[in-house]
Amino acid sequence: MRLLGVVTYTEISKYFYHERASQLFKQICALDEYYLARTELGIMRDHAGEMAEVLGQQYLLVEYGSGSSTKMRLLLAHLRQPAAYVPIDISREHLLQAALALAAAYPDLEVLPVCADYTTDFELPVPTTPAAHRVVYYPGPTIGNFDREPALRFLRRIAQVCGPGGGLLIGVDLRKDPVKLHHAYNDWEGVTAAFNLNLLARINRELGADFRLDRFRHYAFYNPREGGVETHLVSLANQIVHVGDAEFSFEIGERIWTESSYKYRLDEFAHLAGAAGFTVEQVLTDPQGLFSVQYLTVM
Ligand code: AVI
Repeated sequence: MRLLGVVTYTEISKYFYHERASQLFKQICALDEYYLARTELGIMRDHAGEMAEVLGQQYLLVEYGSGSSTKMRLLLAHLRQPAAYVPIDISREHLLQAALALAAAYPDLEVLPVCADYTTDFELPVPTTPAAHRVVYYPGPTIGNFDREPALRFLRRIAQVCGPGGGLLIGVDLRKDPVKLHHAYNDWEGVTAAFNLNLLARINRELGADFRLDRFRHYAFYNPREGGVETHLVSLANQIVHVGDAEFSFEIGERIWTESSYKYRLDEFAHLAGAAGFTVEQVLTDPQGLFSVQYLTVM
C-alpha cells in the first residue's frame, strides 16, 4: 500500500470498518455477486450440528469480531453447553447491545463481552463455570485479508489463546473461477467502489486531508500468482493531495493498494494452519466448493 508513506501492507485492513463503511459492508454482504456471506451462512445452517459435535462441551467460546453475533446465534441453537461465550469486538456500543440481546435470548449462557482489537493482546475473562478447553470462532473470510506472513503470525497468536486441547473454528474463502471473483469485488451497483473510496473520505475527515473522491477510481482484480483479489484506488489525474502538513503527489494511473483478499486451496490452508501449530480436524464446504468453514485443533 502506498499511503501516508507506508509502503508495505501487512495487517487486516481494519481502517475500512467505521460507521458508513460498516453500513456499506453490510450492503456488500447482501449483493448477489458477493457470494461469500450467504455461502458461509448456508454452510452454518446445513452443518451446525456437525460443528457442534467436534467442538465438544464445557469450553470457553471466544468470538473474534463478534459484531451483532448473527452467526453465533445459528451455532448456539446447536452447541452442547459451552461454559461461557466471550464476544470480542472493537465497537463498544455494538458489542454491548449484541451481548445483552444474546444474554436475554440464552438465559443459561454466561456472556462475557470484551471490547478489544483482537489483533493485539487482550485478557480473557474467567467464566463462573470452569472451562475444559477454549474454542475461538473467527467467522467470515477475514483471514484472507491478512498477507501470508501476518496471517501465519495471527494464527500462531490464536493457537496461544486456544491453548492445549483448544481449537479454532474459522471461515476460509477458497480459490475459484476468477470471473466470479471479479464480479464479487466489482459489483455493478458500485457498492464495493463506494466502500473503497470511503477510505479517502475517512482520511479527509479524520486526518485533515483533501482527497477529491472524483479523482480516484475503484479498481479490483484477481492476481493469479498471489491467489488473491487486490483492491486499489487509481488516480485519474496528475494531482497533489495534502494530508495535514504532508504533501503527496500522484501521477495519472498511480494506485493506492487498499486491500487484499486472499483465496486458499484446501491443502494450502492446511499447510498454513500446520505452520501455526494447528491440525485440520474438519472441513465443511458448500456444494459448489466456494467457501469453507474449518475446525482446527492445537497440535
Ligand atoms: C471483510 N473482508 C473479508 C471482505 C473481503 O471479501 O475481503 C472485505 C471486502 N472488500 C471488498 N468487498 C468485501
